Amino acid sequence: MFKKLFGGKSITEALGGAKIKESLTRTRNSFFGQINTLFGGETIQPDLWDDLEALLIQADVGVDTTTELVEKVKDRVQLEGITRPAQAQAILQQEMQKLLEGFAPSAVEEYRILTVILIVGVNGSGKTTTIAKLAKLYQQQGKKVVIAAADTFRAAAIDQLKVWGERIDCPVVAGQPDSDPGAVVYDALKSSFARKANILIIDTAGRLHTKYNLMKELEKLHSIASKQVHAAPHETLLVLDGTTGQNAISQAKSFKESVQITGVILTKLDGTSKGGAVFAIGKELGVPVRFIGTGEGVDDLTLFDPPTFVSGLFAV
Ligand SMILES: Nc1nc2c(ncn2[C@@H]2O[C@H](COP(=O)(O)OP(=O)(O)O)[C@@H](O)[C@H]2O)c(=O)[nH]1
Ligand SMILES: [Mg+2]
Repeated sequence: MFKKLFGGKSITEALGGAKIKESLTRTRNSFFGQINTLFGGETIQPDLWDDLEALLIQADVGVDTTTELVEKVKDRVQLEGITRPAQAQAILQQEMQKLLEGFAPSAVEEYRILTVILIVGVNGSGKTTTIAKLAKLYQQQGKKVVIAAADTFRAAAIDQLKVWGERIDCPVVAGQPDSDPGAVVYDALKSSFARKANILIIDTAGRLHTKYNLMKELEKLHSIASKQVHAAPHETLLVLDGTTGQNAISQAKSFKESVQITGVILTKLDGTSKGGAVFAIGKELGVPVRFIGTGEGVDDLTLFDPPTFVSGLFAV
C-alpha cells in the first residue's frame, strides 16, 4: 500500500538516500565503520568471521540474525571461491539486503475510499511526532489526511497533536482528556467521510493502567474502525525507539501479543549507533520496517528502502 501511495517510487529514491545516509552517521562511524576496516585487508584472515559476528551483535543485529547472516556469507564465500575481502564484503551487503527484502510487504493493497492507519507504541517512542511526519508525507503526495487524537490518557498528548496539526495544516479530531478513545475514533471516521479524506491516522495511548486495559482498548478501536470501513484498520504500525536497540525488540514482542502489527516505524535512527536493530526486527518479529525517523523535524521521515539502507550503513 505504501509504495502505491508514493506512486510506486520510494521517497528515499526520490531523495537519493541522502537523509538516510546522514541519519546513519553514528551507526556507520562505529560498528559498520569497523566492519569496513575488517574487510579492508588483502586476504581473508581466519578470525574475520568471529570479529564480524561480534561487531554485528554489538550493533544490535541480534544473535540469531547475526549467526544466520554470517553463516550464509561464509558459505557463499567458500562456494564461490572468493579470496578478496572486498568481494566478501559485497556478499555481506547483498545478504543483508536480501534479509530486509524478505520482510517486505507481501501484497499491495487496492485503492480504497479511506485508508485507516492505527499507530501504536510505548510512550516516548515517537508516535505523535511520527504521525505529524506521516501526515505531511501523505499530504505531499496529494492525499487528504485526518488525524485522530485517541491518546486521551495524557492531556498533553492531545495538545501536542493539535499543535502539529496546525503546523502542517491537517485537521485533528480530539476529545476531552480522559474521554473515550473509541468515541474519538468514531468521530474521526465520520469527519474523514465528511471531508472525503483519503487517510485517517489514529494516535493511541502508549500505556494504560495495565497491559490488559491497553489490549482491550486497542481491540475496541480495531472493531470500531472495521465497522465503519471495510477491513480497517488497514495498517497497524508499531513505533519503536531505535535508540533502545534490543529493548525495542522485546517491547515489540509484547505489543504483538495484544495487537496484529503490519509494520514497524523505527524512530531516532539519527541518535543511535545501533542501527543494526533493523535487521533483528524483520527476523524476530516477522514484520517489515516501513518508515524510519531521521530527526525531530516534520520532514525527518523516510520510506524504508533496503538497498538505500544497506548502502547507507557502509558508504564512506
Ligand atoms: N532525534 C529524533 N527524535 C525523535 C524522532 N522521533 C521522535 N523524536 C523525539 O522523541 C520524543 C518523544 O516523541 P513523541 O512523539 O512525543 O512520542 P510519543 O510519546 O510516542 O507520542 C520527542 O522529543 C520527539 O521530538 C526521531 O526520528 N529522531
Ligand atoms: Mg504521544
